[in-house]
Amino acid sequence: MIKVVVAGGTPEYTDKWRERFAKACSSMEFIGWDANGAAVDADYAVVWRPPAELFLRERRLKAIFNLGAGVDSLLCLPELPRGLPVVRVEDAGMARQMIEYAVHGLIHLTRNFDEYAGLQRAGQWKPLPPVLPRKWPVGVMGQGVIGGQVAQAIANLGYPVAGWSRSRRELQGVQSYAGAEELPAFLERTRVLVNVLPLTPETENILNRDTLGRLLPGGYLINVARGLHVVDEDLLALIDSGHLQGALLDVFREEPLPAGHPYWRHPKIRVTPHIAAISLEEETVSQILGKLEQLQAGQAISGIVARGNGY
Ligand code: NDP
Ligand code: OXD
Repeated sequence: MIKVVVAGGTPEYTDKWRERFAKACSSMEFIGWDANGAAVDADYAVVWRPPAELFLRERRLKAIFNLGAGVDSLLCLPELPRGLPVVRVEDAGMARQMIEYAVHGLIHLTRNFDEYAGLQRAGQWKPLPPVLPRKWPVGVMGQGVIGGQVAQAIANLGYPVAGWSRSRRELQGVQSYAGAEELPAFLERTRVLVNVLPLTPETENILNRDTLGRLLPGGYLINVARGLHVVDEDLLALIDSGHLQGALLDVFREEPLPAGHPYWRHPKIRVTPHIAAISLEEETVSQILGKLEQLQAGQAISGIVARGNGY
């Protein structure tokens, strides 16, 4: 029988996913990672931020399935064998959640909901001028499985939208920018920047004084990708100088965001605890099981990470 080891997070987290897989598939054996146990000779692993020892102990693995879209916390492990295929989750309900999150952040900003909250506190009835989407050009960094859908959903609301990716992507209603050489032009036409990039050596610290400083005056950042994309001091300085009017941040260099971090109490920064899109159990389990079966049948699968590109 095919053996699949499930590893990562807390023992409860591992257990929850192991049970889900076992319930959905009786033709494979799903074994929860035991930090003090022996090798189980697993054929595959299903992981989220797994312990490095997994790769030292389980030597027969044919592929690793990551329980999320971002593989940064996996690829950074030196113990991960070089040639071992890593498969990431493709969408599985996350794009819809990410669209909701980005659209919420955008509309909250452009429709003046913070200001209306202040007016309510002051007991004032004061309609503000209507929003003109053309004054709010949106730029989405990352045009992959999730970023592409976010860009198109925002374009469908009537906002001018551009997308930036490594290779050129032609999505309906979205102006395409590609590669490092087109990044300045992409930023300089953008007022609301939505970051949906993977974290790689090329994208770490990509949101810094220079890049964020290129956004149109009154710019705003929505970061749903990874905290290591942002140079925190630069973001804070640009907000405090008034060049940016604020940020909605879901991800942080250190998670949970440490107590006392300036983001917690900054009046122009909104913080959420890495919930922009959560791997949905049913969709994720059925996607991974489908791919496991395809691999067992010798078929090609999608979602294999290009290790050289880092995503
Ligand atoms: P994909 O791999 O499908 O898409 C990645 C996109 O980023 C592609 O368009 C790719 O370009 C582009 N890209 C990668 N490197 C560069 C670069 N150096 N310069 C320009 N563009 C680049 O990823 P997903 O859409 O599935 O997910 C994106 C990220 O979202 C994840 O890696 C994860 O970090 C984050 N995430 C966060 C969640 C949360 O809850 N906060 C939940 C889920 C995901 P190209 O098209 O040319 O390949
Ligand atoms: C992911 C995440 O990468 O949840 O899937 O951050």
